[in-house]
Amino acid sequence: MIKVSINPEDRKFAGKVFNLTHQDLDGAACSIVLKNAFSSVVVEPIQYYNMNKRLQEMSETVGFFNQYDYIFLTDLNLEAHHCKTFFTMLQVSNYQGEVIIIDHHEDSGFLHDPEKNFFIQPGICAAMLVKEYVSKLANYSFDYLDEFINLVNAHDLWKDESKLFVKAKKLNMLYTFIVDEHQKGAKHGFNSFMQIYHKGIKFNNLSQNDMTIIKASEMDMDREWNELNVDLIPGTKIAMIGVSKKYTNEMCHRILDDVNNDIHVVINYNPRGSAASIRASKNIAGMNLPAVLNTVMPHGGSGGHKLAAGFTFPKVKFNTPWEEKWPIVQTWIDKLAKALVHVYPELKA
Ligand SMILES: [Mn+2]
Repeated sequence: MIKVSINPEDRKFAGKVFNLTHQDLDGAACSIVLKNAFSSVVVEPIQYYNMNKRLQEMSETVGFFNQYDYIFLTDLNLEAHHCKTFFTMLQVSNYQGEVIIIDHHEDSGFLHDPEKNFFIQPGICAAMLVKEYVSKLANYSFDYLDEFINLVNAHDLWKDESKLFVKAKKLNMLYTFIVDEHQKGAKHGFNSFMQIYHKGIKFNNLSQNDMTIIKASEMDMDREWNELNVDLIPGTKIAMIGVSKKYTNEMCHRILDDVNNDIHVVINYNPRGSAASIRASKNIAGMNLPAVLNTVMPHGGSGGHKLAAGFTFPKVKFNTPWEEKWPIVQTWIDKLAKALVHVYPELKA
């Protein structure tokens, strides 16, 4: 348990925090909550596919972890091999501080152990869990963050029946714009998002500039939708699209929710990259994408929720030339589609 006392002037804990968090809106919101509870928080956003490599690099930097009293891992969907790398490194560097893991991905559930400060609780977004954690710790509600966290929750869990959902999607557009359009790259964009909205977001207080960004993003998204190619994988109700990473959720859900087609799974693959994401409709009983990915891919899927997951293609690198890349990608997609149809025969056309 965190023992340091609260600084009476700004109600913040004094210890130094290192926060490794998922590079998305939920991950950013986790860090924003921590920054409201601790006076010194160094944040590093990370993508799933990069996690082991980055953990390795940190361990090779002498004294890296020992600069911090607390390491918070938030919204990271840790798998057993990540944990192995991470905890081996902490041991090697003789880390004296505390590690707190807070996440909401179902398949990280094996880690849940409140006595060790490892909290995995599916069903609400990670930022909401972080807020509950620090509220209890500080005995202070941080209720000025509630609207923001509720919006993040509605977006992250894709609660499209929620009254908040329309606003939640707009909030994510703002996040995506600030992160993606930063001249110095996404990590800088992530930090500037946190700086601008360090006290969360009250939707009615958004600036004219924010509203312009949202409007422009909505138009950009519609343009992407109009230009989208949807390829049905022969013999299945699984489609493939190739879009920028920006509006993946929106594009996939527009396809899945369209009553005029019979598509129940969408694989989104950006031809420039080595990773793909996959979404499934609510209509396939028992659908569990990470479970299927784990049987098909050597290292399984990552970033997994039952209806939304990501994965990297084995043996495909970001800069592998297209002619070499495509046959490999195609083979894996084929295997994946076969496995999905095998487990969920409803996906057969
Ligand atoms: Mn996330």
